[in-house]
Amino acid sequence: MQNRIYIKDLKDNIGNHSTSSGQKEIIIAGWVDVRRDQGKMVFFDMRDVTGKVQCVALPSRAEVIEKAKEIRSEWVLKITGLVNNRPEKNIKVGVLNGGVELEVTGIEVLSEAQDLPFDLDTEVNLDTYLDYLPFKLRTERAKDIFKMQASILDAYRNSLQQQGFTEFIAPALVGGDAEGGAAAFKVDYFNDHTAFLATSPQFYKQIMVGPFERAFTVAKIFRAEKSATTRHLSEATCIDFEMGFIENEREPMAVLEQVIRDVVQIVKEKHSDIFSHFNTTLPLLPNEIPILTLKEVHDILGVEHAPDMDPEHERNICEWAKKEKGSDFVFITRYPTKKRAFYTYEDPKEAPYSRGFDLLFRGLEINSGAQRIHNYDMLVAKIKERGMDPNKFSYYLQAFKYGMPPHGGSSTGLERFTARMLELPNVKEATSFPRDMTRIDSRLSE
Ligand code: AMO
Repeated sequence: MQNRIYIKDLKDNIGNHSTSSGQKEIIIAGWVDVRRDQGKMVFFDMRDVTGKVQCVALPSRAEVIEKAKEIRSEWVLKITGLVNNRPEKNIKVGVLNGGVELEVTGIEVLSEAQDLPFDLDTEVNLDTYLDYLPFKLRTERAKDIFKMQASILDAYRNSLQQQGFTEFIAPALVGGDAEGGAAAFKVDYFNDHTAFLATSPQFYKQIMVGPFERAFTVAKIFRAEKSATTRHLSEATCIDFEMGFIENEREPMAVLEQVIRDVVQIVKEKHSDIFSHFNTTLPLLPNEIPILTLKEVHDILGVEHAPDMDPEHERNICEWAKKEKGSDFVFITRYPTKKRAFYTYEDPKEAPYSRGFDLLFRGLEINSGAQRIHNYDMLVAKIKERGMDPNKFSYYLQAFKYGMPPHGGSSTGLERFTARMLELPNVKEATSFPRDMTRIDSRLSE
């Protein structure tokens, strides 16, 4: 739109463009937030991507006031007006445009809105929120969440690029399940073939160690697990990296730790306002993220040794790390090999524990990684040991057949990372269009 000014820039246009014929008109465009009629005047707030401003229609402009009386919340308008200082007593300190208002000289309706189900800012339960997501995504809260997510993703990417990783695109349609255990969605493929939606870009990132040594991808993963929890999605976004020539899992852990540092630094610089809107703080990140073995976790929590952690243990060990180590992040290592994916490396001296690791953040696992098996024969043997058919993995195995260095990597769930950054109770709020067992946009009928 020609000559449109963003609402955040209005304060730079206060009466200072006066010409001999008077002030210069400016143009804004956006949505009507709320309308308030006061005596013969009509006040309404206009909202665009940059902020809000109060507009005032004066009775002296007959055409304007008639139109202003028609408009409703969420109508889309193009407004011409004059930017005025507010009267002293009406100034709102510390609020965008708290000191100015727009005297409306013209209203063009670009689009009308039907009656709203509820006001935009009405608090509703999660299901109703998701039912009305195309509307509710316009709230400040949702915009904050996805601004934060965009910054996390950008900072994550930049950090990996800085650390020498090359980005590639992983496929979403695959021939089988890369995790050899995670439930996969089936897809009807050509000529009566069955394909699957990728549960992980795992095989492809490992193959990419061949050409690039250090590779990463931002991938959609699809999981058909029947899990209706606050941390499971059927479709999630993962940032996966893989690196060659490592000696052990500590090297990918160090890369990940650097990524976390870079992400926290960026959100600190860009989003202190968002942290305060959500009543939370920047994550605590000491000089070194604490590393605990699974056994140590169970000892600290005073619970029985077990092959895995349950959600309550994840929350409790994070509380401990925060209190004792001043860290909102904690690495857990030395899970039993049999509990990890088949490609996870186990050093014979460390058996039966693997070189896999998880990263927990504010009570939740946000990342999983490992050193991998790089020897062809060992990998084939492992596939067989797990009761799977190596022929089904021949494409992936080609990379190993033709020489693969020791390597490892990890995968972070972007939605989980974002949710914990803002301490959102449900990962679905950190997903722009969440899919779960009962919903693909709309609720699925029973
Ligand atoms: P894993 O299965 O642990 O590991 O997945 C990695 C990370 O992805 C996120 N995630 C999910 N987020 C929301 N809903 C889900 N259903 C879901 N499933 C996974 C989590 C998790 O930590 N190939 C390995 C990674 C590796 O070893 O590099 C893997 O897929 O944040």
